[in-house]
Formats: sequence, structure tokens, C-alpha cells
Amino acid sequence: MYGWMVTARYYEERLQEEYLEGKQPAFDISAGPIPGELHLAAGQEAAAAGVCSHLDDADTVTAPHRPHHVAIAKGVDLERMTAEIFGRRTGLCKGKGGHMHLFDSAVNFAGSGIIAEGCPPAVGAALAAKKRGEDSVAVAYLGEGAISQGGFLESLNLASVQNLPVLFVIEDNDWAISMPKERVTDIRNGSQRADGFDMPGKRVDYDDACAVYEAAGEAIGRARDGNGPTLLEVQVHRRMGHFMGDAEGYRPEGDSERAKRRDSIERMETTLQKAGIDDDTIGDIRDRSHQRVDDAIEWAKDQPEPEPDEAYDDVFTNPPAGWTPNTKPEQAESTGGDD
Ligand SMILES: Cc1ncc(C[n+]2csc(CCOP(=O)(O)OP(=O)(O)O)c2C)c(N)n1
Ligand SMILES: [Mg+2]
Repeated sequence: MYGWMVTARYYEERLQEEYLEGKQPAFDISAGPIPGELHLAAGQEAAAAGVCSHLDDADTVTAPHRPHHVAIAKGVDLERMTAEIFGRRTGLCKGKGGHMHLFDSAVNFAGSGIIAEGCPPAVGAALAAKKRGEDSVAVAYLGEGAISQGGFLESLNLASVQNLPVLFVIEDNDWAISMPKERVTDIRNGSQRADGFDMPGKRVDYDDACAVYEAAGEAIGRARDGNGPTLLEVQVHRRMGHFMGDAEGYRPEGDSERAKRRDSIERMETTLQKAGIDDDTIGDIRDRSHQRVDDAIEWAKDQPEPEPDEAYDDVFTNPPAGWTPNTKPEQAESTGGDD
């Protein structure tokens, strides 16, 4: 678990550096080696490690727009994931999905930029497993800002009424972009949503990977034994802005610093030391994790970009009439998007 957590944290530190290249002085979102938005999950690693420890490749995980820590813990191919983030042709989605749309069918992982959108597909995977008589489970991650979305609530209902092997994990980082959680709903905790669906609901109040591990183990064990779904909420901390480039002017003074002080990675190191793991062993895990990240980034940056004539391959629309790889967007004739 520690290895995954430090891999995810260092991975995002390296992505930050790469992301900022070429985007300054005026923030140009399309410039630099990583075009588009970038949502970092630093401070949320415990929620990924504690849950994904109980999963294997056959289990399904869906993640929202802040996916790196979960993808790493689920075993998504780090090199192809990085190539995807850098928009390269050998990326998981041939460089067309970007960091929010990481799909790796080898380990049944899917990401989406539409909040709570991962819930219905996870319920579908769980229903398929049940019908096939397999003991695999599905896990859907979402943020606390998504707990009033219809897709989430309908998924809770279907999972409950069909007694499906699915775990919903709310990562409560207190914020939905600039919206504090108190203004999203009147219920105190997201885990209380379970009550309305006659499903077990549990909240882990601090981001301790071991506490998450225990709670998730119980829920996933229950799901594998045919005893239905669980809703688990984990308090995590958003160390960064909502996305890279967020000035965070809405954040009260000290909030960001407080989030940074509650570091689940330091907590994990203390836990390991108390368990008698020596500092050299901890350092080795950290060094190997960093090396793996550096190698993946180096590999990805060497990968080819997609060719312009591949722009309309693997997408749900045909090229506009008269389109060629050299057509400028303003010259293309719109087809109305219905073919
Ligand atoms: C259905 C939908 N509505 C709005 C958005 C825009 N949006 C992107 S992230 C976000 C806030 C999400 O907050 P939360 O679920 O708490 O996740 P966090 O960003 O804190 O990880 C919103 C509103 C979206 N992506 N999808
Ligand atoms: Mg949030």
C-alpha cells in the first residue's frame, strides 16, 4: 500500500512539472507536453490503496476526473497511462482520452470526466458478474460533491434491490471545485445516503490507509460472498487546487495548509516504523517507486504523437464532408453531429 501511495504522490509531482512547461506566463491550457486540464489527487492516496489492495485484475474499478492514485493502485499500465496523459499514440486510448479518460481493459479500469458517471457502469459490471456466477466485484469511486447526482442514487437503488457485488467509495475532500461540502447537501456525511437504500454505510473519518483497508475488506468480502453492496466514505484531503492553474481564491486562509499537514503518507510511514519495518526498507520502496515513475515518464515522452489522419478513428462521429488531415477547423463543414 505504501508503494502505491508514494508512486501516486511522486507521479503527480512529476506531472506537475511537465504540465507547467510552456503554459506560462499567461496560463495557456493547450500548450506544453500535457495539453488540457489536469486534476491531481495528492492527499487522497489512502482511499485508493486501502480499497484496491483487496482487488485483482478481474474486479472492475471506475474512477472520476481525479483518477491517477486509483489507476495506479488498480494496476493500470503506468507507461501507457502516462503516454495517454501526454497525448501519445501508444497511450491507453491512443492519446485521445487524456488524463480523465483512462481505460485499461486488461485490468478492468475505466475513468470518466463526468461526475458520478462511473456508478452505473460499475453496477453493470457487478450485475454481469452475478449473472455469470463469478465472484468478482466492482468498485465505483466518486467525490463528495457528486452524492446528489441521479446516476449515483439510481445506482445505489439498483445495486441494493438486485443485491449486487459492488462497493461505492466516496472520497470526501471537502470541496467540489470551489463549493464547500456543507452547501451541497444537508446530510452530515455522504455515507448516510446508504440509509435510504437499506445498504450498509460506513465512514472512515481520517485518511489512514490501514483503516480504509479494514473497512473495505469487510465490504468487499461481503460482496464476494453474495451479500450485496456497501457505501464507504473516506475523509481525504485536497492538497492542491481543483485543477492545475486553480488560484484557489475561494479557499479560506489556512485550509490548504491544514490539508497538507494531514499527510496520509507520513502516517503510513509511522505505521510501518511502529510495525518494525526499518527505514532502509521504507527508503527502498520509495526509491523503487520513484524510479518506476521516472522510467514511465521518460518512455512516454519518447512516444510518437498521433497522426492527423487518425483524428476520426475510434470516435463516434465521421469526418465532416470534405475533411482532410490538413483542414483547419474553421474550414470544415459541419455535419450537425448526427452521423
Ligand atoms: C455531471 C457533471 N456536472 C458537472 C461537472 C463539472 N465538474 C467537474 S469536477 C466537479 C466537482 C466535483 O467535486 P467532487 O465530486 O467532490 O470531486 P473532487 O473534484 O473534489 O475530487 C464538477 C462540478 C462534471 N464534470 N460532470
Ligand atoms: Mg470533492
